[in-house]
Amino acid sequence: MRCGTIALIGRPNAGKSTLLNRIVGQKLAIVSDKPQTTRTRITGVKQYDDAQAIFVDTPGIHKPTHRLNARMVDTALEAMRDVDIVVLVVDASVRPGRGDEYLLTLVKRLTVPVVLVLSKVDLVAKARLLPLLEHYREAHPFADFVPLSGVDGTNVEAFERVLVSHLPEGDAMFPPDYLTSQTERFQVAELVREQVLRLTRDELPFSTTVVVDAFEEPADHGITRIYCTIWVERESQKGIVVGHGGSMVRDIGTAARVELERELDRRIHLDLHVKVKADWRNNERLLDEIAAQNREES
Ligand SMILES: Nc1nc2c(ncn2[C@@H]2O[C@H](COP(=O)(O)OP(=O)(O)OP(=O)(O)O)[C@@H](O)[C@H]2O)c(=O)[nH]1
Ligand SMILES: [Mg+2]
Repeated sequence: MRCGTIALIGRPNAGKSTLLNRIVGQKLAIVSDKPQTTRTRITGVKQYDDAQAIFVDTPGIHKPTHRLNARMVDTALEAMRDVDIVVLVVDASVRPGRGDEYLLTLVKRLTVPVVLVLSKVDLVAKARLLPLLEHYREAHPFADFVPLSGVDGTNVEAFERVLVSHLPEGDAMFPPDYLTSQTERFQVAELVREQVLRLTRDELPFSTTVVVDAFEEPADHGITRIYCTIWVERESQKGIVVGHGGSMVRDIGTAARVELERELDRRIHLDLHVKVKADWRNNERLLDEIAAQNREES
């Protein structure tokens, strides 16, 4: 029996969360086409016949501009330090840049095996893949190299077998049907934020956060009532998120409720408020509050 922890690290938008969801077969992490989607660590456990792997999805590593971002990057760096395997996820559809160089310097300090993933291969012609693999082969003695697609599933099972082969021997840490330590509150806030990310653009995706204010379970099998606040940084942003006559926040709410009902498997009434908190991304107290809401169950 093998068992161990595996961190997925990389630049924002590389496809880490898509890969985690594909591996565990469930939407544990929200995904968007904007960078910096994941803001905290997300754990997903996968049981194999001969192994248990504890995957840790992390925020994309970038140059932080606010306290929020500094915390995000710290979370990723910390995750890298206490796992058995690190997976560096690189988007094969974009040219390597300074951010990728920086990630290479980070993995060079590690003593655990580092596996390189070239993601999004469904977007890339084979001829372009080979030079990229060569580039990384020369850059670092990776334990393995796997080109894959988290969207269409190409090579993902082969990738998992590679990981299992590098896991240390040991007994399972969790029961076989255990999936994640994330709380329902966190899942709710994230699913609402996913719709905000989907429906907004420019600086709004970065300057929005969602807090669950109340979660009322019905006594019988009625409707669960969930009250959330979407925090933005300026009045003008509030205007956009609320939308003309409230149309935008209604669209966010409708789409989020559909997702919530599916993921939580029950009927939901979702109540959304949009509020302004200037510069919340640098507000340590609010960031602590959000972190508390997101804290994994132990
Ligand atoms: N075509 C294609 N798109 C992908 C693939 N993997 C991810 N994407 C897309 O890339 C974008 C970013 O994916 P995420 O999984 O959110 O990336 P991430 O690395 O978790 O990003 P952060 O959380 O911001 O660090 C989304 O639009 C995904 O749909 C892939 O294998 N193929
Ligand atoms: Mg992510």
